[in-house]
Parts: sequence; structure tokens; C-alpha cells
Amino acid sequence: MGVVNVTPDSFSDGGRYFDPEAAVAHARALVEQGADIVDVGAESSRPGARGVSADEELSRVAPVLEGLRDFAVPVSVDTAKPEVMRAALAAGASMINDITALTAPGALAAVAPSGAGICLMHMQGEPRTMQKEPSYRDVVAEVAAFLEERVAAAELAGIARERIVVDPGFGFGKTVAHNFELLRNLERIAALGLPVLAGWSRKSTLGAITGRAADDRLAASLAAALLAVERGARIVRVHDVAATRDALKVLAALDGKTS
Ligand code: HH2
Repeated sequence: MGVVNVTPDSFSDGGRYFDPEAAVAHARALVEQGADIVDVGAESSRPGARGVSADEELSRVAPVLEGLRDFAVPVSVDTAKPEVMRAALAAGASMINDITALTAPGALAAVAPSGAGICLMHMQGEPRTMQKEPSYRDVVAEVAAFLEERVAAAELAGIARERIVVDPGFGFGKTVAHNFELLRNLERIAALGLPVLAGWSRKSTLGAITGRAADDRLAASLAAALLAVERGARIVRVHDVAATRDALKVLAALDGKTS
């Protein structure tokens, strides 16, 4: 899954694809590099970020979705707002990626009738404050229980299991130690029986262990993506698609898959 941030303030590429034409061109480039899904987001969720209104978010996303109509791969929209979900699905999005796991009032109902895919992600707190003092008794058990509860809520709302992907939400209300405990035990999230999405790309935990700035975390991001896939992740959400593809080819070759 290649990331297309139509934002002025995303933590690693804010402003680069804020112009809709630049965003569409970037999505096309990511597919050429081998992305199987593109994830279009118009609201930064970096720690400390302040939200934008639904109108503002839609005005950013809509022209990009228009430019990606009949696109070669499924388009996911990264949003937590039911209004944006409904408009995105009407404009042809195949998947909603919700960092709040459809907890907003009306979100389950916005997605259920569409038949689209949905990524349910765990976050402790909200982006503005989530990195202040993340705390868990047992991070793996709590994340797994939350995701299980949200999957049950989604199924109750009429969203079939086949449509659901789960994500432990690396970096969302988690310390460096929490992120690595989750990575080490990712198989317990995969044991929920649904595809797992992992988003490690350029994140600050990688900065914390390497001492590198966001635009200099490629090597660390590739290592984290490989470790996540080895532990059961089926989708990796990344900024650097071509390099991640190559890294994953090395892993696949271990299993005898060389094409
Ligand atoms: N991470 C980010 C945004 N959306 N969605 C899922 N499912 N999983 C993630 O790990 C995830 C996500 C943060 O990355 P980015 O989009 O590059 O930054 P920003 O939120 O600043 O736009």
C-alpha cells in the first residue's frame, strides 16, 4: 500500500503532494513502482496534529479521487469522518482506512452498505495528545481485544469479515517499547484470522532507534516492513514503494518465490 498524503503538514512528506495534480501523479508513480493499493489521506495524524473540518478534508480528497477514477489498483481513503467516507465511496474508493476503527458516530453505517474494504486500526487517545503518556497493562492483549471488539461491531453492522483488515496502529499512542512489543508479537494480531496491515514507514520510533530524521529512515523502514511481513503482516503501508518491493522480493525468494 503506497501512501499519498494530500496534506500540507504530514510528518514526512507534508506539502509535496498537496496539489491534486501532484497527488495523482504520485499515485501513478507508486503503482508503476509496484503498489497494489494506494492510500489517499487528506488529514495528517502525526502526533500533535490538529484535525481539519470534513469540508476541508473533502475538498482535498475529491479532486484526487476524480483524477484516479478507473485507476489500475484499488484506491483506499484514509479518513475517520463518516461524511468523507460516504463521499469517497461514492467517488469510487474501494477501501476506507480508518485510524479510529469506525468509532465515530455514523461511521459503521457509512461504510456498511458499500461493499468496500475497511481497515480497522488501534489508537490509544487521539493524535493531538496520543504520544503524551501512552500506557498499557499488556499492550498486545489490549490491542488484540480492541481490534476483536471493533471487528465484531463491524460484522454486527453488516460488514462481512472478508471486507476487513486489522492494524495494531504502530506509533499511535505507543512508546518505542510498545511498538516493538507489538511487532515481536504480531502473530497474535494475525491470529484474529484477518489480514494484518502494518505501518512503520519513516515513523518516529525508527528515528528514536537510529537517530535519523524522517526523510532519512528508508533503511530502517525496510527492515521494519520485512520484520512485520515475516510475523504475519499481509499489507505494508509505505512511502517508498520501489525499495519496499525489492526488500519483499528478497523475503519471497526465501520461500522459493523468485518471480
Ligand atoms: N499511519 C499513518 C497514517 N495512517 N493508517 C493505518 N492503517 N496505519 C498506519 O500505521 C497509519 C495510517 C501515519 O503516516 P503518514 O500518513 O505518512 O503521516 P501523516 O499522518 O502525518 O499524514
